[in-house]
This record gives sequence, structure tokens and C-alpha cells, in this order.
Amino acid sequence: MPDPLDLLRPLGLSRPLGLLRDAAWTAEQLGRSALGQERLRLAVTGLSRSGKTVFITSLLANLLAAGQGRRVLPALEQASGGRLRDVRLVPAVAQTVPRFDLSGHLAALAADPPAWPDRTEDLSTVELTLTLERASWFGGGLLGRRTVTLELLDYPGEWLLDLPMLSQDYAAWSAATLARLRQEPRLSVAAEFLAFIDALPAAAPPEEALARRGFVLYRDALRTLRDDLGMRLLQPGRALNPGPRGEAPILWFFPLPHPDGGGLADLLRQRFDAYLADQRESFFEPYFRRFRRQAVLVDVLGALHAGQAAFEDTADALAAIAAALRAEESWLDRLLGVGPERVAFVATKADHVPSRQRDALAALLGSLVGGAEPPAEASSVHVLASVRCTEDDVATLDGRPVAAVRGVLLENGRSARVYPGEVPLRRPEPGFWTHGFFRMPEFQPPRLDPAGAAGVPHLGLDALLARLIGDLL
Ligand SMILES: Nc1nc2c(ncn2[C@@H]2O[C@H](COP(=O)(O)OP(=O)(O)OP(=O)(O)O)[C@@H](O)[C@H]2O)c(=O)[nH]1
Ligand SMILES: [Mg+2]
Repeated sequence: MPDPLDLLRPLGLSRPLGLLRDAAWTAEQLGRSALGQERLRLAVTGLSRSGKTVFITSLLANLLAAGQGRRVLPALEQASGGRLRDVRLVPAVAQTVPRFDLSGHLAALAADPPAWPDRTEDLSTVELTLTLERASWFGGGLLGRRTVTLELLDYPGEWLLDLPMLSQDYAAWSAATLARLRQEPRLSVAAEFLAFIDALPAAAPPEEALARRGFVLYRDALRTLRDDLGMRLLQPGRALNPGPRGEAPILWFFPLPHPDGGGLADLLRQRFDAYLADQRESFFEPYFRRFRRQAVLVDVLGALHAGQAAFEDTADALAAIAAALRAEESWLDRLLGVGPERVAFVATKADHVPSRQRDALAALLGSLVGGAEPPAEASSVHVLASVRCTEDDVATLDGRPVAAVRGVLLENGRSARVYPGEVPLRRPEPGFWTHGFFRMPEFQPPRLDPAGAAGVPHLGLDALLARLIGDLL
């Protein structure tokens, strides 16, 4: 029998992910569906700080509240035909994967003063069972109830940038990465690293001290680019966020100007290949890949606030991820006959702008992910605040009333009225950066019930869920 992976090579897919497990999974899914026990995997995807952990916390709290009969997700309730009867967290029995800390995150959000979650350092999963009445055209109450298990994945956003790397080799990755680093404002931050690699002879020996030194300089440059300049297109993900295994030797690689040479280049190429193989096996294949629905969260407003270079960088990172997701979808489609799955692109933290600017925010995100093409049928664009921290208000600018928001500032606990600026409808023209401005202070979450029984105030979470999973409920 031919190796199924060989079948993919003519399609130019040299590194397919988890094909065999997918076939098994599809069969398992059909079996479960017949028994009335479907499983629905929803991947919550996004660049670092895009709002994944807060989103999952709000989604869980609100679904649990909806299961108690609270009207916190009206659009989802409508999409499910009002058939949702019960929602429960599935207890962790003997899981090897860390558990998403819902009660910890809710307690922190509800504390006095409230705190947002820390950066996510490792992947974690959580499952909910949703009990629903069967649709009436199948015979109503006679067929009783069905359960849908909803599985969610949370992970450090930096790791998502390894996805587009899976289709590159070390030479192509080195060239693309160095071309970006040699442009300002990255160039100044990466100057020491660039001077180090430019001074290396093409035939540098495969010495560990050189590899370590290069890696440390490269990693430190990536950290500064992320933390001080708000850059997102930074690879590899584990250099920034190594996960529980720490900085293992597999990570000690970096781009070289002579990536085809022997010696050091050979060593770094081997590590690059081993790193991607490991990320594929330990993260993308078992967790990321078989999620049927994806919410791709994007902090568009944060990128506008961080300025032109950070915005362009975020847009490039998003385009690379959208292309990688599209490529995955299309080969799965062709090979397994799995219908187009749904991907929702979501602009988060939309409570930073007043309601009349949220349509502009959706248009801007649409222009970033869709480019000139119309959006694919399976994808949609949304605006969302997982935890709504503001109310609409009116401010005065140059003597004229302008739409603003009011919320409590995290830095001093005081209520403030904020005019954020105007959200452009598409990728901003250069004039936007010279004359315009976009303000985005950190707001405090509103007073919440630590048990989360009443849900969490949000903007647009119900419409997003209706679009993403409503058809399966
Ligand atoms: N006002 C407001 N702020 C939000 C909202 N969601 C997220 N934030 C802010 O964005 C920050 C990042 O959110 P997280 O959910 O931790 O982001 P993440 O994607 O999990 O980040 P990593 O774990 O680092 O990848 C939070 O600390 C909040 O300051 C929201 O709905 N409204
Ligand atoms: Mg997180």
C-alpha cells in the first residue's frame, strides 16, 4: 500500500499534518454523531496578546450561564432554536494536557482590584458538554436529547507564527527573516545580532559557543521587537515562549546570511528541521490541526495604537497565517471530502471604540485578511469585546462633539472619557500615521461575580458563536 503521505507530495504538500489521524477522527465523529454524542473542536487562534485567554474565559462563563437559563447569548440562543437545555464543564479525569484555569481567570477578573490574565506559557484545553433538545422535524421530544462536547484550546500566541514556517526550508526562512530584520525600525534593535552573523565566515565551524551566542542575541532582539515595538511576525515562536520544557538545544538556531554553507549552517539547519518536526508533532498535529472551526483573534486596535511599523508587521503576520490556514483547508478538502470548515476572523477589544466605529473596525479587518479577494464562503469577519469594559459617551474635540467611550483606567482606577481617534476603513494611508492618532488605554474589567454565574458582559460574542457553531447546535 502506498504511504498516504506520498499521495500528497504531487500536490506540493511536502509536510502534511496528521492525515491518518484525520481519517480516523472523521470516522469517530460519524459514529459519535449517530449516538447523539458529537464532539466539536473550536480552536481559538491568534497572535500574542490578541485576547485568546480572555475570550475563552468569557465564552465558558457565558455558555455556562446560558445553560442555567440566563439570556446572555441571545443570537446563539436563536441560532440553536432555543434548544439548549444544559451546559457543564467536563471534569478532568486523567488528562495529560494542562487544564484551562477557568476559575482562576474568573477569580482574577472579579478580584478587587481586578486583574487580566498573565501571558499564556503553555497550551491547555477545556471541554464543555452542551445538552440540546433534538430538532422538532426529526420527531421532537420522541428522539430526546443529544449532547455536543465542545473542546477548546488555549496556547501562547507566539506559537502560531510557526505555522507559516512549516512550508519553508532553512534557507528560505533565513533569507526572508534577515530581509525583514535589515529594515528599520527592526534594524536598530537587531544591530548586535546582525553584526554578529555578518562577521561570521561562510564556512564558520559548528561550534556550540557560536550557536549559543547567536541564539541569545537573536532571541533578545525578538523580545525587544515584541515588547517595545509591538511586532508580531517573529519566529520561531518558542524562542519567545519556550513552554514548560524551557530553552532546549533544539531552539538554538537563528537565520544566517549563508544558510547553504557547511559547518555552523549545517548544525543550524538540522536544528531548524528538528524544531519544526517537533512543533508539528507535539502541537500542530495533535491539537491545532483537527479543530473543525477556528476563531482567529486579531488585536487590530492595539496594532493601530502601536504605530505604522507594528501595524504593517501585524498585517503581514496575519496574511501569512491566513494563507497557511487556507492551504490547509484546501488540501484537506480535496483529500478527505471534508466540507469547508468555518474560520471567523475577529477584531477583539472592540469596547475601546464607540459603537459607530465598530463597522469601520470590521471593514479594516476584512481588508487585512481578504486583500482584494472577496472573503471565502467559509470565513467571516466579526468585532468582539470578550469583556465589555466601557460604555459609549460623547467627548469634545476642537469644540465639536465626538463619539467616545467611558471606562475605568487600569493604571489609576479612575473613570475616564476617552476619544480613541478614528478607525480607518482599510489599511491606513501614510497620512494617517503622520496626522492621525489612535489611543488605546488599558481598561479595568467591570465588577464581576467571581463564580461567573451571571456570565460576563460582552459585545458580539453571541453573534460570533452563532456563526461559528450555531449550525451544529
Ligand atoms: N477592554 C478590553 N480589553 C481586553 C479584552 N480582551 C482582552 N483585553 C486586553 O488584552 C490583554 C490580552 O488578553 P489575553 O486574553 O491575555 O491575550 P492572549 O491572546 O491570551 O495573549 P497570549 O497568552 O500572550 O498569547 C488583556 O490583558 C487585556 O488588557 C476585552 O474584551 N476588552
Ligand atoms: Mg493567553
